[in-house]
Amino acid sequence: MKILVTGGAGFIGGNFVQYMVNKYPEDQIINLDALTYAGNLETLKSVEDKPNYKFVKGDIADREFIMDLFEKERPDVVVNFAAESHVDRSIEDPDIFVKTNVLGTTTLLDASVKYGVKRYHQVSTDEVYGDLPLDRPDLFFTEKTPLHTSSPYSSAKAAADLFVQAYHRTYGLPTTISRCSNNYGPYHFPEKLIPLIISRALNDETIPVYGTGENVRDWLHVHDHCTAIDLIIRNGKVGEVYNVGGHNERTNLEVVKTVLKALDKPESLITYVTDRKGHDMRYAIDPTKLERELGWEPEYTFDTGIPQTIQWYLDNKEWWENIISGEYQNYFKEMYVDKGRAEE
Ligand code: NAD
Ligand code: TDX
Repeated sequence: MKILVTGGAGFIGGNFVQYMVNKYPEDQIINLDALTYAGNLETLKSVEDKPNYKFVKGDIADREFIMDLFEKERPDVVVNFAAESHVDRSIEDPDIFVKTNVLGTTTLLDASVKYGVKRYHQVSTDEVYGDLPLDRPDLFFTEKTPLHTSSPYSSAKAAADLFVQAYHRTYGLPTTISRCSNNYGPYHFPEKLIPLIISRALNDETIPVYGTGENVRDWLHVHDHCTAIDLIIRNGKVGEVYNVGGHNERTNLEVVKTVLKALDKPESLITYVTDRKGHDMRYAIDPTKLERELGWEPEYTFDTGIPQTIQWYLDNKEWWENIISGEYQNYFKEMYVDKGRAEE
């Protein structure tokens, strides 16, 4: 089987490529990535010389390039991770989110129809369901929850999901969609909450907590997201949506305190800063369908995944220090220092 993975130089795509290359030596894995600020080939070092792995640099929204690639490679399966993924960036500059997340997806869908792809899998997010109130812990997102987005990021992801479903119904493209909760784990870019806490705490820098820190996220180790997608592309029912999550809800403040404690750093590093605009209150996934229909079970809980992740950041300082010493410094200045969220 030939599997085209897009966005495989990013956090989740990079973990997925490594997982698939090692687990299925008989399959060919092609990693297509534009190498934006979030793409990093250092993440793929362990597989770059494997015979069943190939990297191609390119933009999923570049129609001519995508059609040529499909003509040449004729993939059996497409797994689309490529996206602009950071909510804060989408608030500052929505355009690129529309281009990559929506137009990039429709370009891949067109190529998949034209070249008879046997399975197109869209990696979506729980953010397409909007948020849940803090005072209703009995409520969870199911696959039937209406789409109700808050940010330009989640709106672009929801638009992409609707196109995927339209291409299934209108053109008969065999599609599946997964909607996962917040991921954490190795190779997570340090603009996102958990790696930001780890990298800043290790340097004894302040930890910016948006608003009151009461917002709840449902955390899943990236390994468990990879096993879910693997199951869905092999055994998932065409045309279906599968929610992915492991019931690991934590407030942001709980997450920050857990990581600080594990690193033996003081809570005095916590700094409350201006809230994110339109900040979603609570995400919580009901993964029953995936568990019942496909037998998926997560390997990690938050309590086992966090120490593993912290250890990875301690053992792989070079990976993240290279990032925070480069272009990321400009980002941090614009998004945190200039907005009064952190000191220079
Ligand atoms: P990421 O930002 O770490 O990686 C995105 C990758 O896509 C990068 O390697 C980047 O270079 C590449 N890319 C961006 N634009 C591209 C383009 N136009 N053409 C080709 N490649 C391009 O993102 P991530 O956190 O790994 O998320 C991957 C996917 O999973 C996204 O679709 C995201 O919406 C979804 N998702 C993420 C989470 C999470 O917690 N991170 C949770 C649920 C779903
Ligand atoms: O400095 C920070 N301080 C802070 O309080 C940052 C970066 C975040 N936060 C808060 C905002 C959120 O409530 O922490 C929470 C998590 O923030 P992010 O790591 O930016 O993730 P989130 O916005 O929840 O989105 C993530 O999960 C769903 C991914 O980035 C998305 O791609 C995915 O779809």
